[in-house]
Amino acid sequence: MLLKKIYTLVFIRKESQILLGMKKRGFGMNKWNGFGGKVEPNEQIIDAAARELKEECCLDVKTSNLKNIGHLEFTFEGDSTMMDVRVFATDIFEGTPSETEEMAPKWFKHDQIPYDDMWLDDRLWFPYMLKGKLFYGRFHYQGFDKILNYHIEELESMESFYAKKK
Ligand code: 8DG
Repeated sequence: MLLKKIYTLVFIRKESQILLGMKKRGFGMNKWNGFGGKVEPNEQIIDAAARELKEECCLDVKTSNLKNIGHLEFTFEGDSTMMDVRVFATDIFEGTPSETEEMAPKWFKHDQIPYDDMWLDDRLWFPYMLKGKLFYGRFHYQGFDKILNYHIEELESMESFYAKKK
């Protein structure tokens, strides 16, 4: 039995750029990533997404402007936890990205995404996101530097994906 833990991951878009943050501590340290983290008990997933964005790079978003664009699942050999990551994006936000204790934000052009300093799986699903496609991906890791197997697919709609998953 896998123990599922739910996480959020938020990407801010501006014209042809995407905002990433260099993670300064904890899980995924020294990797560029979107903003997000664990959903707290009794917290709505979408509220957790907006909260983590604010905590990690000081930007404000209305939850009604956050679009669920993908679903990622990560498992690790020898570990009974599944990380269930809900991916959101928006180009409607308030504020200026600022560095916090957790993340140092920076805008990247689509053809300059720093894949070599990101999670290995990101280069496999970022292309879906950058083209505006909805996606589902699952990745089984050995340690943090090797993907043993994976599956990615484009989705028609997130609603029908979650309806089928139930
Ligand atoms: P904490 O440090 O306060 O304990 O944790 P947190 O801020 O609540 O959560 P976290 O451990 O920082 O959350 C992990 C984040 O990393 C979350 O946004 C999901 C995301 N994430 C993974 N795996 C991968 C991956 O392979 N690729 C990408 N792009 N993001 C990932 O957990």
